[in-house]
This record gives sequence, C-alpha cells and structure tokens, in this order.
Amino acid sequence: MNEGYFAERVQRLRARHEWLLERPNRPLELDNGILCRWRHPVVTAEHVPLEWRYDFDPARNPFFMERLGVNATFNAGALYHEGRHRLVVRVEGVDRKSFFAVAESRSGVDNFRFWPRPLRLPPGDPPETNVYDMRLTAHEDGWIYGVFCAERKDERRPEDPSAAVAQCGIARTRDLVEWERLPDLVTPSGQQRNVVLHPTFVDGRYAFYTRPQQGFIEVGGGGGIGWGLVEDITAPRIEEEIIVDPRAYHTIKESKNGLGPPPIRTSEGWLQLAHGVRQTAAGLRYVLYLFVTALDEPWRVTHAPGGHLLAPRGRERVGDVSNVVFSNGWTVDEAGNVFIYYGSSDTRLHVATTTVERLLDYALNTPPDPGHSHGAVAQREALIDANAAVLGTSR
Ligand code: M1P
Repeated sequence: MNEGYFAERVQRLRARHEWLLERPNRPLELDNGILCRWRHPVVTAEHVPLEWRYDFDPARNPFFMERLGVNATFNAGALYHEGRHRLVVRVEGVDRKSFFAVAESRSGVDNFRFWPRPLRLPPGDPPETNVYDMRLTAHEDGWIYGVFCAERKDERRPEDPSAAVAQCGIARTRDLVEWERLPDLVTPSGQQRNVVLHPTFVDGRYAFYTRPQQGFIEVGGGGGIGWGLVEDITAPRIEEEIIVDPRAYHTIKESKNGLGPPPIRTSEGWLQLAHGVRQTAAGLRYVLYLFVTALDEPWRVTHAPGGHLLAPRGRERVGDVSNVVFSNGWTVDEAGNVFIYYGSSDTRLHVATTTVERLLDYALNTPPDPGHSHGAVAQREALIDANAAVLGTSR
C-alpha cells in the first residue's frame, strides 16, 4: 500500500472526527412542555478518539484499519464538575467488553470530548469480567463515588457460558482520574444491578438504593427499587433491604425497574429518575419515569406521576438492544437547568434538557397511575371538565 493512501486516509478520518466533535447540536421542539430532546446524540462510538481504535504506524497498519473497534457508547454516569458536564461513559468494544471513559463538555449538549485515556479502574476481588453503568455520587463525605455493575461468570454453573452474576462494584475518587477500589457491596440478595449511593448520610450512615434480583436478567419473584444502610463504606454491607418502589401489574414497571442517577435535592423532596421495564410481544420495553421522595426520609415516596417521563422514540428505538432508553446520569447547573443523559437501545447517548422547576411541576401535578381503564377515563373526564370551566366550552 503506498504512503499517499495511508496519509490521505488518516487525514480524512481526522477531519470527519473533528467535524463530529465540533458539530453544534440543536433543540427539538419542547412538545410536551416537560423536557426537550436534542437533534443529535451527544456521544457515539464515532466520538471515541481515533488513537484508541487505529494503529497510526503505516508499517504495522498499512491499510489504516480499525484495530480495536468500538461498538457502542451509552449509559453514562454524570457530574456537573468544575463548570463542566462530565460523563463517565460506558464504552463497549466490539469484543463486548465495557469500560469507562470520561467525556466532558461545557455546554452539556454538544462538543463532548473524551479525556486522553480510558478510566483506570482497579479490578475487584475476584476480578470481574465486565463493568458497566456507573452512577457518580458527590457524597457529603467529600469523595466522588462511582457505583457500577460488576459482572462475573457464575462459577456454580460452569457448563452454561451465559450464566453470570451481577454485583455492585464501588470505587471512589477526588478528581475522576485516580480511583480507589472498595470491596463490592454485600446485600441479602443473590444479585444486584442499578445500585445508587444517596448523596447524604442518613442516620449517620451511607444509604444505597438497590435492585435485588434472583437471576442475571430476571429479577425473579422480587425486584423493585430497594433501600439499605451501610455502616462502613470500606466494608460495605447492607443487613436489611426494604423495597421502596415495587414493580406493579399493568404499569411501565411490570417486569422490572431500577433507579437511574443519584437523586436531585429540591425544596419539595428528592427528585428521583428511574427506568421501568415491561414485557411486550416485541420483547422488553425500557422507559424512564420520575418520582419524589421525602427530604428527611429519602426512602419514602411522596409523589409518583403515572406513566413514563421519556420513552424510546424514532431512531432511538433501534440498536443493539432495541426499544430501550436507560439513564444513570443527570447534571444540574447553577441556574437549575437539568441535563438528562440517556442511552438509547444500548447503542448511543443522548441528552434531554429541562429544569428543576419543570420536573417538580411535572412530579407534583401529574396524576398517579389510576390502576385501571375506568380510572383512566375518570382522569380524562376530570381534565375535560376543568377545561370546560376555564374555556367556557360546552360539556
Ligand atoms: O439492555 C437494557 C439494560 O439492561 C440492564 O438493565 P436492567 O438490569 O434493569 O435490565 C442493564 O444491563 C443496562 O445496562 C441495559 O441498558
């Protein structure tokens, strides 16, 4: 292969990469008044630095091929940190292994750039096969915690190559660069995924939202969003796990649910973002929903608007695991603007923007799930009647 070909290919890929990173995003219509989607995904596999994927030595890589391909970038933990929106992105190679990498942006909606190297997470004990979906909590103890899923082969079933165990890995940092690994969280449940550290002490202890599950994929007979307290974060153990937001028949969280990012503190309570999953003929459908818990009792749900806040739409619906939106990160800036980072179909990362004020209005004033069709009609009737009174229209 001649040198001209190599140089031209490098130049073309660099130019396209830079164009992608610099491309401005733009808001789509605020159609429901609650939140605003943006035209382009904020982080895709193509955003990953070329140096992480290509070998730039013409002797070793005369065709300038991708040597270590990236399959997807999604489900990012998020933190508004030093005036920037910083994401710990789940980067998944073509070998199916996920790892974490920090990407940051000033605007929060475009121009995300990865830091020069992936995050160096010390391995667990025993080392895990796969790590993903980190939740970032700036805790009042002064540390930034990264709580994530640590997946290992289920050694009790060596004959089944898909048998796995999910547990909650924990690491902490001051600067998102140097990470100290802590032992995995021990809970009364067989497996755990979607565990989140609450940002403040509760009764002088660390507080975790959990998601107990009996199998790796299926939550089994239990599930729901759980809650438990930990005395010593360096030997984290939950003795008693209670369910604070259970699954429920014929709702968006019929099959399973799990908390998203750590909650946002507001004057009215803790704003909580979660995902709910239901079974359909086309497979599982993942949507996002919101609820509020009491300021002094973060485990107690005070407001639960019915239905989803955000569901897969248009091209978000298609990807490696289709019909999924999933969020484990949101940021709030000084002005109270909220940036919800959500993965679509386990393939790419998007943002939806709103404000604390709007989310609170939505949470406090949206009727709960009525439980049945007759109740749903009654809710519509009440709205129509109220509108008739305001608008002076006939009934
Ligand atoms: O594939 C959809 C999602 O599945 C899991 O979430 P849950 O445990 O609630 O089913 C996670 O692996 C998540 O990363 C993924 O997006």
